[in-house]
This record gives sequence, structure tokens and C-alpha cells, in this order.
Amino acid sequence: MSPGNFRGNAVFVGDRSGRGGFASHQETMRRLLRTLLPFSAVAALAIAAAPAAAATAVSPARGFAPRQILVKFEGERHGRALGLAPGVGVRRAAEALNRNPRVVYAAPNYLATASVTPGPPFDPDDSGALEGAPEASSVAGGWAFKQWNFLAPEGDVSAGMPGSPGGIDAVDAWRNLMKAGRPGAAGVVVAVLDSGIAYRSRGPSFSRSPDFGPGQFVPGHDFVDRDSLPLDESGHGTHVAGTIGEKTDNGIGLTGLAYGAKLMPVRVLDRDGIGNALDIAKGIRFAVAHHAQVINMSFNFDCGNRVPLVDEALQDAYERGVVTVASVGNLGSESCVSAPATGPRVIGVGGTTEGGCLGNYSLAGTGVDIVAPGGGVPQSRCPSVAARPIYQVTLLPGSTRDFAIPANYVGTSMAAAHVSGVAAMVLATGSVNPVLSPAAQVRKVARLLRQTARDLGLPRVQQGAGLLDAAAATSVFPRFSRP
Ligand SMILES: [Ca+2]
Ligand SMILES: [Ca+2]
Repeated sequence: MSPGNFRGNAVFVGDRSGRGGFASHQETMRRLLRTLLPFSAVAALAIAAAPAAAATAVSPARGFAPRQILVKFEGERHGRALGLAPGVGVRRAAEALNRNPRVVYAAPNYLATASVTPGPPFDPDDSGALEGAPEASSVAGGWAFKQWNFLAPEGDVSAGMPGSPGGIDAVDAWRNLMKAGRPGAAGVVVAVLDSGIAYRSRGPSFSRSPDFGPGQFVPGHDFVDRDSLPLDESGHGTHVAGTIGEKTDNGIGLTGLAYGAKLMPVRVLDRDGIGNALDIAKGIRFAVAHHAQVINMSFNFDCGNRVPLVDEALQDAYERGVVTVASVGNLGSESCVSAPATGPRVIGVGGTTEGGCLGNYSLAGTGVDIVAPGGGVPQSRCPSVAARPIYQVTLLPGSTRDFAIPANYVGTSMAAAHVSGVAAMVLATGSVNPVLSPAAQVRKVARLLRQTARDLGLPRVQQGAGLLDAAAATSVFPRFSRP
């Protein structure tokens, strides 16, 4: 999909119209930055004008991998990939195999695409800066003027912290985690199944994000290039990873929800944001085998495509106690809530806006369990026109070594990352009894997220249980000892 399509333009227009109301905030931010942010920190982020065509744009190519079929025969534990001879149609081969009574299923190796809605790539403002000095702990850092999604709805006047009607109150959640002795969800492992993460530097062409540290990662894998270096070539994965756990309280850039958690980069999407069912199923199994406790999946298959191989991997993840979270998909790139959000026990996440309304891109259906900030233009009945995107530090479009805080990341991709981050925080609070079976622990986390969500007064198919509330989800007692 090109950045000039309907949703891209809608995001662009909405973003600009949303700015009017934030002029004063931005002025304050600029003033704050002058005092808080050293020039070198800004330079390190290499914020520069970017070309109009964003590398984050999702390719229009859809469908399935050629000459391959995913099939499971009776008596087998999991399905597998079978090669097809040239000239054999994938769909016809699947139909023929499905007529065989010994075949449990046969399906094309469907492609999934990143669930971000592309828009204009450049954010003209300076970065936020989190308080790095102890004396600044009672002052809101510059981050708070960008990351509306992490603010409390009412703000905190005594602390000088602004509020935002669409915020999930990460501020109080961070406090709750410190009280629990697990700051930033320390000790939890979150797998990010995506386009990779800019998690380390390599040679002259790949750089680690200036807002990630080497200690924030556990080893991952690259199922696209089949190597052990899941480096991001798109920026989507680094953005998603940023929402989950961008380095926080380090004086530069922005913040992340579970900034104390370890991130596991699992690359299943290529530089165009496209992956296939086989690689995604392998990625899920890798994350489970390497003790991830949460798996984030910010991508979707086409509406109605069944992906049994992925569903099997998700079912195993559930039985092994791994919380799985997925975007429900965006109107335009998909037409209904689709896999993997519809998979077994997956928490399906829709997207909300700065004004606390449903995003005009967020798909409705029974697969919507909860909603979280995805930014962008709200549905028409929203009382607020605020339409800013989700800001994180990520790769400049087209680069694997230069970073920026772009203004074109909008969608249920971003929303899912919020739920994964808060799921990690919930696990860290110790409110899930470790005596429960692994599957019961997964159900408990999902239930806690739903029960503490804020009702937006929308139909259930649109909002699920409501808007994610990080503070409420992490203030639940009783607490059990460290899992
Ligand atoms: Ca690689
Ligand atoms: Ca930071």
C-alpha cells in the first residue's frame, strides 16, 4: 500500500488537524527541551527530513508463498511444509489434499502483513527527554509531551504531569512496579515477533537504537534470513519493541512500558513488513522454547485465511503458560478481525486515539478482547479531533543505522504492543499465582487486563472489555512470590 492511499492521507490530515490543540504543549516542550536535553542527545537521534515514501509502508503484495503447502496428516503432532512441483497450483493442491480423509488440514502458506497504517514519515518536533537527573524526578520530562498514550486520563497536577483522555496511565503503573520491587517488569521476557529490532550494531550498516541498551535483550532468531541476527530492516519491529520496553530514565529519546523486561527479537517479517505462516509458526515455537513469557504479534493474515500451523503453535504457547497478544488488523489492509488475533487464547487488540475514541482503522468483531492506543484519526462520533500517532524512537525510513521519532506509526500494531508491555508488567507484580497451571496463569493475565480496562461505552465488538489501564492492571492484590 502506498503512503498516498486513503488511510495514509487520513492519518496525515488528522495529524495536522490534531496539532492545533497541542500548540501550547509543544511550546512548553520546546522550552523544556532547551533546558533538559543537551544538543548531543538530539544529534545522536539523527532527526532529519525523510523522504515522502516511508519504508514502513506495507506492500500491496498479498497471498501465499509459491510452491508450498502446509499440511498435517492424521497421527502427526504438528503440520509441516511440503514443496509442490512447478505447475501444481497451491489452492488446487490444498483442495485435493483436503479431500483425503488422512489429511487433518492442508492450507497455503499464507502471508501476514504488519498492522501499521502508513502516513507521512517525518515528525518535525524534537524528541522528548526523560528526567536523567535525580533533582528532576518531580518534573515531567519532555517525553510526556509526545507520549500522550502513557499519561493518566486526569494527569497529576501536583507532579506537574499532564493528562490525556486516551492515556493508559503508565506513570502510575511504573510506580506500582517499583513498589513491587520489579521496576519496569524486571525479570520478564517478551518476544517481539516482527521485522526484527535494532538491538545491536553490526559493521558499518546496522546500528543499535540510541534508546536501547545491550542489556535489554536476550538472544533471538531471524526466520526470514535464517540466521541468528534478527536485525530490523523496516523500523516497524523497533517501534513496537520501543512501546514495550524502550530504555527509560536515560535522559534521551522516549520511554517504554516494561523497560526493565528483556526483549527477544524474533524476525518473521521482511523489510516490507510481510511474513508467512511457516516462519511465524516457527517464531512462536522458538519464543516458547526459549522461555518468553509474552509474545507480541503486530501483524495480520488476510481476512478469513485459516492458518492451522500458526494456531497449533499458539495452542502450545497457551498450554506452556505463554501470553500471546496480537493486533486485530486495520481497515483497509484487512477487512475483518483476522489471524493470529483470532487464534486460540490470543488477546486480540483494537486501536484507540488520543481523545480516547476508537481509531477509524480499528476492525470490529468477536476477536476484539481489549483496545489500547494506536493513535490516528478517531471514528466520526468522537468528541475529540486529537489524532496524533504513537511516538517511539525507531529507524529512519530506508535506513538500518539512522534513527528518528517518526509521526507515521498508527494502527493496531501499536495497540498490541501496549497490551504486551502491560501483560509483562502484570506478570512482574506477582498477582498471578504460580501454583496455577500454566494455562490458568495465561487466562488469569487476560482476565486481569479485561477486568481492569476502562469502559469507553462502545459496542463489545469494537472495544472488547474497554481501554487498557496499566495502572489498574498492576495494582491488583494479593501478590504472590516471584514466578
Ligand atoms: Ca539477519
Ligand atoms: Ca529513553
